[in-house]
Amino acid sequence: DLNSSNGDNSSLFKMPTIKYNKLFINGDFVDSVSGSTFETIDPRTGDVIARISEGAKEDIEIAVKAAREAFDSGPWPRMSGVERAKIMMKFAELIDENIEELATLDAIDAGKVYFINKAFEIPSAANTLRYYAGAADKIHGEVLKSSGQFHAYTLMEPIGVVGHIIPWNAPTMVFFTKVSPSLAAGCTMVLKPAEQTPLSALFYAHLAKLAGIPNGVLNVVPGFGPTAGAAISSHMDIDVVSFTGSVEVGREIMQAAAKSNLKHVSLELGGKSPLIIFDDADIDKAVELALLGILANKGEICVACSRVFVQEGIYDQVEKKLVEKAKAWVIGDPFDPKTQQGPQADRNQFEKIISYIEHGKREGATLLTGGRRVGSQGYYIEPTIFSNVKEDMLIAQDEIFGPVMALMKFKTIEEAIKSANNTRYGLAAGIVTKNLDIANTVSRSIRAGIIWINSYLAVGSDIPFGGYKMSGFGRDQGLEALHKYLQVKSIVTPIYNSPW
Ligand code: TXE
Repeated sequence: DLNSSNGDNSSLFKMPTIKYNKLFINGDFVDSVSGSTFETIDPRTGDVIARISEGAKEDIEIAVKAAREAFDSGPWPRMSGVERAKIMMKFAELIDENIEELATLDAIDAGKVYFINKAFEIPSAANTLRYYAGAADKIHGEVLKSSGQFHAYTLMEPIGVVGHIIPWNAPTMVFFTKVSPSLAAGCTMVLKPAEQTPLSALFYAHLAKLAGIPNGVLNVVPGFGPTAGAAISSHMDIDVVSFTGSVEVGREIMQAAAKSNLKHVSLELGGKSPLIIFDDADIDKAVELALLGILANKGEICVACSRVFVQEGIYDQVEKKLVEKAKAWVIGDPFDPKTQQGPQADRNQFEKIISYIEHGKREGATLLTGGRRVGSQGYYIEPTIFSNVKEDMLIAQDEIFGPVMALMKFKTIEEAIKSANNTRYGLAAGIVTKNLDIANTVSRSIRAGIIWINSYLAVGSDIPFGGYKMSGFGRDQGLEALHKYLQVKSIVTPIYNSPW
């Protein structure tokens, strides 16, 4: 029971005043054309936090026009990189100054643990802005031919108007992994936050304006996927759509892009990432990484280690410790300093996870711990571990996106590699071993976009992040991400009377 384990939660936070609840288009907060609004819900209680203007096709139309004008004739793409960088640095500073309010918004809207968000996710989002600010004046092409009959060189030009469609699990982090490189590149953009979590995105729009980002460069239009989202992916005047979310919607976005103007597409979709623990591992460290990997952000992380493979020599010890620690994991109100895990982001996600847990039991896996709702209100779920999981079970194949681990035993390195790759996804993987040969061999044999050796969830602005296989394509983070928002122009000119 939540209240008995954590005391009286009602004293732990004050509901903030929601200052920004309208669409942000061309530098102003405006009502939607239809005047419709939708509710954003507090996952701790299921109560309504605020009503938000609901953007739809006609609002996306207006936002894209503003972004197009800002791109075609506004200052942003024409400024020097240093000038853009100064404004981005200011934007980052404003995030730091407002960090408490921002962490509060993500806690009530997405169920994110307040202190963790404040200490890690939000500061690292500000640093992502700073990282790309540092890159803004280092975007350049190459000289290809400087002798002979022709001189040739390339320009790296901003691609144009970007559509960003983002999810609810990391509203701040994903906002900045998308927005920062596209700002640095000199693009203008329309961003649709997830309908579950519009609050911090609107606050960031306000901060962008304060920082001096010109009108029309960053437009934020909350709304639903099939209306506002689809209007972005099928728009004739958006040059690239950058999406993070489900495989199903990723498919729809590619189809819409193909059927409209063949806009570029980048997709960061889900995962079913393996963590492989070898016999020689430091057991305590391995257990710690495994729990962090599946329970951080209540398992709503695309790189969560939802499949944990343990070598037979240490399997029993690892299983015992995992269960002990999972039982002691503190679930509670996101504002309680003791809390390690808050509520799932919304009712749909809560129901999806519970139904996978039920399915796992019916499929014949052994429920070692967890499996139930916590408390009687809100969307809290116990850390859940299944053993005796067969690789073809649904709980070993589908992304659950919750605090649910499938634990499996293996004998040889070859078997571990084969099992780890037995998934349609390929976002991340972890390896725990002290043996360099194993680490080197396995990291090269797993088809995934990021491999963590003796670590897990270690991400950074400079580390490219994205998927193999059905986890999508294109990279967020790193200098790599800039290329999504740039295009190469080759310029060729004859050289007359060359002395060379
Ligand atoms: O995602 P959706 P949902 C996975 C995770 C989760 C599942 C479903 O397994 O349980 O997806 O979550 C917008 N055209 N991930 O249903 O629908 C939508 O409004 C254009 C993994 O919430 O993909 C939101 O802004 N846009 C993941 C965004 O897409 C559309 C993060 C994501 O929502 C649209 C989230 C449409 N037709 C979920 N339909 C990750 N990779 O980290 C919806 N959207």
